Amino acid sequence: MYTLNNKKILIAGARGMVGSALARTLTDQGKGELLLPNRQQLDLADPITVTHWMKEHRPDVVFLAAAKVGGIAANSNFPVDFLLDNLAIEINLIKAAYELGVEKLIFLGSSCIYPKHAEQPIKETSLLTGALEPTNEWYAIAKIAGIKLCQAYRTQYGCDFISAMPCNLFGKNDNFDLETSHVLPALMRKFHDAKTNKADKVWVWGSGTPLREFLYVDELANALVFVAENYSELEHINIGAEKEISIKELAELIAQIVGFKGEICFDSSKPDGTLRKMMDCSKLSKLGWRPQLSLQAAISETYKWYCDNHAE
Ligand code: GFB
Repeated sequence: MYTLNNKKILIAGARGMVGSALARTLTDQGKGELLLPNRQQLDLADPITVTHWMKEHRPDVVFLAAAKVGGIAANSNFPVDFLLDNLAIEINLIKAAYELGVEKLIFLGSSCIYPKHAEQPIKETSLLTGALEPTNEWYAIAKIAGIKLCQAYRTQYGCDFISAMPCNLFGKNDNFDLETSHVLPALMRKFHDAKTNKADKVWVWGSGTPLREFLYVDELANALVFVAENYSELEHINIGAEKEISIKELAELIAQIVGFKGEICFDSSKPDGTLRKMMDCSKLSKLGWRPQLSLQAAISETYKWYCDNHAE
């Protein structure tokens, strides 16, 4: 058991969806002193800046929640950015964390690190047992490299660096841009706009049949604090919602929450991506953490936030 109490905690990516949720959770729980630099204060892609910043601020704990992220289209359209930006962030920060004696580092990946045809639900041991889903292999390779870098530092130098793999996430401060976002915020915005503009149809990408597991980002933040304090092993750990839903059912649920009553159509010219990526989270549940909130309640909270912060 490691405690975050009274520690200096750097959240890399503090302005993003995951980082901002982590900052709220750590503040609510009264844990440590938070360091929340923005991109101007700490450019994670620049190794010299990262080393200088770390020397000046000397965090005890690092949550590596900074990443170039995006949905299925962004992943396919910007392979260099997804590979290079993520590798640079990971290498610079993990190396500096070792050099400056960081006590605990929590690296964040994604369920897309697993093989496209991994046995379901996907156990941590499925990593590197098969070929990746082509629509997100660039991002996945960068995240696998991050896991391996943490393992390498643990193996060679005994560093307490761990990796956590969440399923698909959503919540406050998500990206609602229709070209680059993930499915949940994209559908929320599409249904909201259709309702506002009195449109009778909304187009959903793909066939609607792929299954996804969605976790509310506030729940993820809670789980990350839990694993930071209760987990210290070489192998990464899955963090999921323990439930899956088809894209069609998700669209119907969001339409109902938003209040869109028109037709939901499927655009089969758009990719489905992987058909299923349900994670096995028994390792985490055995340690004592499980998600609490229903998908419906979490989407409703997110929609309220969207209306207060984005919607016209
Ligand atoms: O969320 P999403 O973009 O990413 O798409 P992935 C999930 C599913 O929703 C796909 C469908 O089958 C999409 O075709 N979908 C339906 C839509 N309508 C829409 C829409 O309007 N926008 C979007 N974006 N999708 C990502 C990876 O995969 O998952 C990342 O690309 C990361 O690397 C992330 O791992 C968690 O679940 O397919």
